[in-house]
Amino acid sequence: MIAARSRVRLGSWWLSPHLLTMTVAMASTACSGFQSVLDPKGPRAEAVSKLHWTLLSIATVVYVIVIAVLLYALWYASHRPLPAGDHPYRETPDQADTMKRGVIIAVAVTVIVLISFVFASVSTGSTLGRLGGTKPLRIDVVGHQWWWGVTYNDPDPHNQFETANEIHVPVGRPVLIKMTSQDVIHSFWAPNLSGKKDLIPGHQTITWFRADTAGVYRGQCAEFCGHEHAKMAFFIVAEPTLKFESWVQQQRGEAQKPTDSLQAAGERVFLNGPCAMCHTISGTGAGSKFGPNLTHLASRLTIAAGTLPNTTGNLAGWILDPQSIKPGVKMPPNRIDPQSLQALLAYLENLK
Ligand code: HEC
Ligand SMILES: [Cu+2]
Repeated sequence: MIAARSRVRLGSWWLSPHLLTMTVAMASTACSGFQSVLDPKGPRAEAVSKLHWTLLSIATVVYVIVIAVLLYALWYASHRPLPAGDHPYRETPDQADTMKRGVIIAVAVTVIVLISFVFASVSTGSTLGRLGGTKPLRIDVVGHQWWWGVTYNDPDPHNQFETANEIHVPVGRPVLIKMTSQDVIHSFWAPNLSGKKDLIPGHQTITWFRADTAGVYRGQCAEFCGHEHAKMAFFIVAEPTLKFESWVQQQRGEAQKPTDSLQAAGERVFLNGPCAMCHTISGTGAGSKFGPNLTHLASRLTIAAGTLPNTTGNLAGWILDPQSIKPGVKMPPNRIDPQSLQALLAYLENLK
């Protein structure tokens, strides 16, 4: 309302209150909230954030000095005494000397500032490279258009398990992630915890982070990877060790068996329909790795890579017409009669 009625007098369009509001909103979301570079929750993000503030404050001082000198020069040029006659203006040899000295000092200061930037940046790089702690939790992440496959490794294959788009980690323990991609280049980025790292097809990359505060941190693919790049998010859930361990126990188990006839009917819909060609539900005949592993689907916060909260309504909408939610997504629409859909939903929602 206010934005529509008035504009700041100074005139130009970019000063309209609307844009000011937007800028302030953007600046404040950048400074807080659950996906932010400026709200570090672990040593890696802290190092990046510290570097950011160091460079920004030095650059700000340089900027202010340069602008002040420029304004002084403009003012001086219009106020200096005019030369006699119609000779062009010439500085005296003394003035020329002063100016030369000024330029030399400015160049020297610039070089010193730039070199110190290089040092700050290299030392941040080496902090980032050192694993912050021992006995890291080891996780494999595989990028797909447009979701994240997550495997928790264990020397005992029975203890290994898979999930999607949600990474649970214990607070305070470093997490070492081996990454690759199934199709195109993606980039793993959870700004509160760590900088970006690319996932490259046919090649393995490694990153690590440590979450020092419990919380749910949003991450996002940071390398344009096609139509639904923007809807390729993930969540890192950092929780106290005991809570994490009980999550692991639950994820290791096979899928819940149907507990009533409706759920049993839903399992049949799943196994006899196209779903089983693309998804795994452990302990059933469905073992395809084309789409996300659904063994413990109901325990997840969101579906479709952070696109929708994991609710019955969203699940139904997704199963019937994923293309209207994520156009171009690699899951086809499904024609399912209402009874079968109810049964399927009852079955899937039991997959805790
Ligand atoms: C042709 C392969 C294919 C078929 C068939 C298929 N899906 Fe999917 N499904 C996918 C892919 C790929 C995704 C990941 C989409 C994304 O997030 O970009 C997905 C995502 C999902 C998700 C969200 C999972 C999550 O954690 O984000 C659910 C639930 C799901 N499918 C259920 C089903 C059901 C139920 C059926 C059968 C009625 C089915 N799918 C049939 C490929 C398929
Ligand atoms: Cu992407």
